[in-house]
Amino acid sequence: MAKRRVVSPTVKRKDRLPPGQHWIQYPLVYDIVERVPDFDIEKYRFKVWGEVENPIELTYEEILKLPSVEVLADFHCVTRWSVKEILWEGVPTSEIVKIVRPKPEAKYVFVYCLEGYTTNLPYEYFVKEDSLLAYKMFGEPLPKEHGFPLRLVVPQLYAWKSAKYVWGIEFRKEDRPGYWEERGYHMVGDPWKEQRYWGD
Ligand SMILES: Nc1nc2c(c(=O)[nH]1)N[C@H]1C(S)=C(S)[C@@H](COP(=O)(O)O)O[C@H]1N2
Ligand SMILES: [Mo]
Repeated sequence: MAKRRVVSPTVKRKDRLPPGQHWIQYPLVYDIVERVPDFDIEKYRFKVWGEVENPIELTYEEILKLPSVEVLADFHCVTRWSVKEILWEGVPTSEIVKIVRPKPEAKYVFVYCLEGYTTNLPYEYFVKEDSLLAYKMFGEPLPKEHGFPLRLVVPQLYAWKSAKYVWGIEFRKEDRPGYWEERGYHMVGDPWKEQRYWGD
């Protein structure tokens, strides 16, 4: 069966390059730690909880069996580089939402990563048509430095919201700042609104 493919609105916009950005060839690897620890994929569990009807806990194998999508999207880092047309593959966030059934109070999403990184975003960006939990990049298993085993990709926000090494997603009533947000980065982070720092 042909894979379902979504072309992200980030690729189709007339103002495709957001203000203050320039194109580069390939995403630069950015991590808050010097060396990302090795993860035992057998012990890995992906968890979703908070303001949901049906919290879940899945193994990596179970994630690979969920309905999948390919997403072609641009990628915009707040440090002003942008990359065209990255091909991701994974579970659309709409599928996660279908399974866990968030309550109406779920207005924000908080994301937990294996090495301790966190980030937050509004629910409405989490469920955009091009947002996904990616386990492949350009048709290959997600390279370790780009987020193996699982990465939240939210092309319509700056790249720091596209958390690598994700193990947990919490749906919340109230917003809460993640790692960079605690250090002044924007609580939303829309590149076309140049929401780089809180107050922009
Ligand atoms: N877990 C985790 N995810 C992360 C980061 C991080 O330090 N840890 N850095 C973010 C930032 S600032 C950017 S620009 C992108 C970079 O993605 P890349 O390393 O795949 O190029 O990852 C984002 N996701
Ligand atoms: Mo970044």
